Amino acid sequence: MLLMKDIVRDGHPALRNKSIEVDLPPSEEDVYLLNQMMAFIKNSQDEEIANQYKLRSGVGLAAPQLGINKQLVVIHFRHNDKLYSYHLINPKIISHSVEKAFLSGGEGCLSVDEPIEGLVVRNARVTVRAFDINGNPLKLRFKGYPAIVIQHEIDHLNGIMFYDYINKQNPYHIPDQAVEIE
Ligand code: K3U
Ligand code: NI
Repeated sequence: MLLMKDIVRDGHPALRNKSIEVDLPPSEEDVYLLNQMMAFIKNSQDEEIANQYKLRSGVGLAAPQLGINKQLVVIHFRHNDKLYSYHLINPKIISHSVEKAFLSGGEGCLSVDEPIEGLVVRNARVTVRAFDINGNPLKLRFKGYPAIVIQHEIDHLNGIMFYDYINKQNPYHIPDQAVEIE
C-alpha cells in the first residue's frame, strides 16, 4: 500500500525531469504501479483510511510523484454527477481551447506540503489521447474542473509544477477572458 512517505516532495529531481513513454502493452510491473496509484487516490478519499494512514486527499497522481519518471497518471473524482476514473498510459494533450480557466481557490499538490497563493491559469478545455491499463487507445475530452486536474497531472510528466504558472508580480492577476471555476 502506498503511503505519504512514498510521495516525493518539491525539490526532488523526479518532479523536474521529463518522463519516458511506457511500452505497450504495459508490463506487469507498470500495471501493478498504476493499480497501486489508483488504490492510493481512492484510499486518500476514504475518510477512515485517510485518517488511519495520515493520507492527504487527492484527485490524481502521476508516477513522477513516486520518484518514477514514467508516463503514468491516475485520476479519480466525481464532478457534476459524472465519475472521472482513469488509469492513463502515455497521456498527451492533442488539442485545447483558446479560452482559459482557473480554480478560484488556486491549486495544491501532494508533492508540495505548504499552500501556495495565486491563480493557475490553464486551458478551459483539452482533448487527451492516452492508452488505458489494457493498452487500448483512448481519446478523452475534458472541460472545466476535470480539464484543470488532467492538465495538472500531465504537467507532472513534463517536469512542470502548478506554481510555475503563477504570475510573480501579481499572483491574483486574471488574464482577459479567463473563466473562473468555483
Ligand atoms: O485537489 C485536491 C482535492 C482533494 C480532495 C477533494 C477535492 C480536491 C487535492 S490536491 C490534488 O488532488 C492534486 C494531486 C497531485 F498533486 F498529486 F497531482 C491534483 C490537483 C489539485 C488541484 C488542481 C488540480 C489537480
Ligand atoms: Ni501535483
